[in-house]
Amino acid sequence: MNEKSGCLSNLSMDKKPSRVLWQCPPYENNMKILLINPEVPNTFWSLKSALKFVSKNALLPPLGLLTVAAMLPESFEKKLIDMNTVPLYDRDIKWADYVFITGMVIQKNSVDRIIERCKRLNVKIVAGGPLFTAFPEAYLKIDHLVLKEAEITLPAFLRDLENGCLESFYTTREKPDLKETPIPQWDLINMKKYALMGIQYSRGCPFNCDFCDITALLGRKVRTKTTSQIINELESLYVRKWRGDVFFVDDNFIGKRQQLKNELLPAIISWMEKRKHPFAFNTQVSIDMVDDEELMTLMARAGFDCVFIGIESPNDSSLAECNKTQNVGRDVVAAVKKIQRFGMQVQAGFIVGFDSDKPGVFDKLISLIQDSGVVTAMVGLLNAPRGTKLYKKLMSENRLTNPPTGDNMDYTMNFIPKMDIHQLLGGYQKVLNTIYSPKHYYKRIKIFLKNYNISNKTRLKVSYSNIKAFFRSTWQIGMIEKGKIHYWMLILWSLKSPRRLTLAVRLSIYGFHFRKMLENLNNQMKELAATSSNQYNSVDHG
Ligand code: B12
Ligand code: SF4
Repeated sequence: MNEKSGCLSNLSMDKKPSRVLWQCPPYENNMKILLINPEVPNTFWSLKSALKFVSKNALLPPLGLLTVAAMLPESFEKKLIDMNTVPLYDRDIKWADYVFITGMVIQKNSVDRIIERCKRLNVKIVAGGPLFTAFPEAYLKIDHLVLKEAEITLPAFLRDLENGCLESFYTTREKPDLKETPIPQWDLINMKKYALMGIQYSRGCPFNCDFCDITALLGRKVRTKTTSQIINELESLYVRKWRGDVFFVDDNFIGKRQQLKNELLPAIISWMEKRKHPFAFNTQVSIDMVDDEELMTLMARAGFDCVFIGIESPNDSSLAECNKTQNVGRDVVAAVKKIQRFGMQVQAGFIVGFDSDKPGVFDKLISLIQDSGVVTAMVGLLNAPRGTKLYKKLMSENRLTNPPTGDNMDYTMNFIPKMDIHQLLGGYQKVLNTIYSPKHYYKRIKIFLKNYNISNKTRLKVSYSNIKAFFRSTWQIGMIEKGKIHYWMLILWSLKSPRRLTLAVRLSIYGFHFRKMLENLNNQMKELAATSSNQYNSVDHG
């Protein structure tokens, strides 16, 4: 620490910033900051082929960058380039005094290219977000790594910037209170390019699943914004004329149930009534939500029509192995159906590759997904992110191989599984090919729609964009794609209700994306199989 200049410098693990502060001292110099969200490849959640039907470029805006932007001094000039919606030109980089870059592991190729360009153009880089927090050692060439949650580390960086004594590394062991986190700076994006807007109520999750890095990243103690912060954020979207879907990006929205039931949800219900239901909400929850009918009723009344749940495995032994205690011993099909009846669609994540998985797991998983009517089913191969309990266990067993690619659906694993790798990959491929096949996929939509309570008035208003999407789908899916008969049967069956039809079309479009993605994956698999030196061989013989 440079005492003379008053620099916080190199905020070490133990040094605490004196207070959380982004109301930074007034800056004499006007800085130009270019915030960049790198490109994401086409994956399950990019929904790239589906977004074309509704003329959108990306699913969600980069909420982390928008939040960071709002923490910068007002006197700074800011521009944001989300490379998933607009190209990045050299002139944008040259304009900036600093480039602020965010990223997930899956964006690393695009990140590398941006770093190269900034270096070539001699513009300094400040990097933060999950990629850099997880792998700081891979990014030592970046001028300033501002890691973990910016509510703590960014004020330290800004103070050093003002005092002219910037360090290369800012991190902390503390977890900030979210009560002062500002509203994301929406004016930096063009909302029309996105399918959903994001909003964050809480960080952290009370559970401790051993493959999940959320608790390592954000902790088990759930920290929340206040009810008035959330209402102000909703209002900020409303006044910017956003209408439609809003995703609460919390990892487990129900981490503080009493607070939700007593404060937040009643406030959202009355705000939504006052504003005539402009939004439909979706979020991520743990499956124990199903035990709390009062909570589900309030969520549905507030306008939540979809939740994502980590179901993970049909095997109790695999669930116990990964410490997913809240799922063990549950009748998952009954739980999913109950949530659907309360008015919320269930999207879910599933994993294969646990040590306890036996070859029968693949058929069991297919049945579970089909019977429950989980249309948007994301099935991935188990991977061990750095910092997780699973990672430590596998390291002690000497089973870790390559670093994770950041995509758990690209047929890669970063450890040696117990099941024979060819059997595992073959079984995994069978699951994907089955559940996304037109026959199974459309059957699932019907199972879901039959059980789903679609009555809530906040849901799915038929808009111009829905109508356009419908006509595009009739051509692309109803005329060109294989399996069109299943599509038409679903459409005919859904004609009775406009809401049902809207959902059927939306889910058909998602299915189109999943099949496109699967086609690419299957081609990748063929290429890998043809290459004798592929990583599976090295895993297999490792
Ligand atoms: C919303 C979300 C998404 C959205 C898109 C997000 C987007 N456009 O940015 C969707 C659903 C599309 C998505 C998809 C995926 N996601 Co995601 N996602 C999230 C989630 C739940 C919330 C992110 C968010 O908005 N947080 C709110 C903001 C305010 O927080 P933040 O972004 O972390 O930003 C803070 C700090 O990190 C920091 N910061 C961030 N950027 C910067 C930049 C600078 C310069 C500075 C100084 C600081 C800074 O300051 C912010 C304020 O404290 C996170 C988990 C989480 N709780 O963060 C996972 C998470 C980011 N996703 C993850 C993954 C793995 C994926 C997928 C690869 C999953 C998959 N297998 O398909 C896909 C791939 C993306 C794709 N192809 O589109 C991982 C990333 C792990 C990693 N180390 O890279 C996370 C951390 C979840 C996890 N642990 O599993 N995701
Ligand atoms: S419930 Fe979800 S967010 Fe929480 S620890 Fe488990 S996998 Fe992670």
